[in-house]
Amino acid sequence: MSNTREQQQQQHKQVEKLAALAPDVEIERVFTRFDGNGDGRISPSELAAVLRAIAPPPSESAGGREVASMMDELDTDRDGYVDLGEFAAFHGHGHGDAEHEAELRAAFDV
Ligand SMILES: [Ca+2]
Ligand SMILES: [Ca+2]
Repeated sequence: MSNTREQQQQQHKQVEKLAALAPDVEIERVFTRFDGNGDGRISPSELAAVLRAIAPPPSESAGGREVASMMDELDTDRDGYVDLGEFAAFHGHGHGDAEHEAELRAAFDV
């Protein structure tokens, strides 16, 4: 098996491309922080716990509204939980409400 320099460069490019396209390890790492009980999906209460840790809401009801609005944005298939795919999609696109996005990004860097 000869592995020419060109082939090696090709492989390098592939790896670089994959890393750029799918920073999955990073997303999974962050996802795991949110997924407190490790069942592979983020429940509203897990999201609430993370939000409280980042920026304590001024009141219970304000916190509840915040969580509901973020769930609304993240839970695109409306099953009541945020799975890794939904989480990654949000992370990748960064659409919608800039304020929520900023908060999420802050959470990512915790
Ligand atoms: Ca969970
Ligand atoms: Ca969902």
